[in-house]
Amino acid sequence: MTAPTLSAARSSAELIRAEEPVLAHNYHPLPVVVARAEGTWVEDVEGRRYLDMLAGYSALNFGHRHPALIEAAHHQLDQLTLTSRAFHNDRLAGFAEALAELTGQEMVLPMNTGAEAVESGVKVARKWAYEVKGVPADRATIVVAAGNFHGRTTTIVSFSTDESARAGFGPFTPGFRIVPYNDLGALEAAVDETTAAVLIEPIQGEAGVIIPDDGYLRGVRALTDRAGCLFIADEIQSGLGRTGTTLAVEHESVVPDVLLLGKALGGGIVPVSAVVARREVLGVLGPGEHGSTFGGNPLAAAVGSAVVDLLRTGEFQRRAAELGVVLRDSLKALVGRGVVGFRSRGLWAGVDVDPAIGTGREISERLMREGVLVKDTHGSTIRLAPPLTITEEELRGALGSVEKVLSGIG
Ligand code: IF1
Repeated sequence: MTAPTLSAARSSAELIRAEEPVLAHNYHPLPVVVARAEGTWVEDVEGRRYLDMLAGYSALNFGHRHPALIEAAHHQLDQLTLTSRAFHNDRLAGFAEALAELTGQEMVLPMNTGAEAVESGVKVARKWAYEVKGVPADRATIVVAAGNFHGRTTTIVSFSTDESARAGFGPFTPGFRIVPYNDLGALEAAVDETTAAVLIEPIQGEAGVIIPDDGYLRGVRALTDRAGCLFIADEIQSGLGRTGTTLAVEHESVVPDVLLLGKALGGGIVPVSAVVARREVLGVLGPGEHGSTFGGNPLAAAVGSAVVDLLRTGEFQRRAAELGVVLRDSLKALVGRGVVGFRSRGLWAGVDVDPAIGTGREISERLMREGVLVKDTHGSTIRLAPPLTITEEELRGALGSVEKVLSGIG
């Protein structure tokens, strides 16, 4: 008998065991090992199929391997993949033009991950505060909301209120004020002449898909206008079609000063993020003051341009809005039957399950055995965020599985 080689096919169970000694334990994934995927479906090592109701936390808004995105990536792989920003590349101008046009803004700063977009937004806001607003050096503050999730860097966890994200990672970056979410009075009280920006998620994802009261985003807009500070909207998870509009702020017809985009911008293929803003704001950056080896690389720009092309059709926003009604109605019917409450907008829902039935984790494991992949957030909340390409039949099927699991049959 020969020793197994690395190339020998290994079962899901073997692969999960193999991770334990060599992979940092910063995640506790569901025990499913995905090997292939197409559209709304993923397939594990053993060939079992699952409906993907998480969609990579909205990085897969267009489904797995959308043909137009794969084609754009393939084409670009055969031309040029990376230049660094030391040179121009022939894909970047088109991407920036398309993204600025899609979002109604003027300038684009391309980065890679969501956290980098947030970090970049923080830097831009501070520089804007010193150079345009006239805040004294090193005094700029940024007001954020409790329950936020903006990423994992040391500065970003400095203003997290989630102890598991923060504990053990200090010392923290100063200059942030935390106020309750969805509370305009508290925001008003926290903003002063040192305030560079208010940074919020239009809908809080990690917190459990928390949708603020109608008028909150308009109130933030009015308040930041009055205070002469920037309104930065983190649309990394809420944006790019998820809620039934290109941006979640459109539900209140609000235009922030700075948009942070990521996740779906990379089409589920490569990490692509961006800070998008008016020229007056992003114009504060000069050569050498900020950058990234990979930001704006031609492969990312090609995929990002293809993503913008998909969004320009309006088809995905429409699907999210229409199927969002199916999602909401189905969840409404489950209230009192295993569901204690839920929040949804478009194809995005946070569902609070009766804790007597199980933790969010337990429900997620039971749904996995039913062939539906979801992710819990805190406690007994699960979040649903399928690819926007999901069919009504698939969505109803997934909700049928939720119903089955909650009724204890699963
Ligand atoms: C993890 C949550 C989702 C985000 C918003 C910035 C970022 C994220 C609004 C940073 C990232 C993540 C990252 C992932 C889990 C995940 C998540 F549960 F934590 F909240 F999606 F729901 N702004 N969200 O949601 O983007 O640097 O990751 O590209 O950290 O485990 P990133």
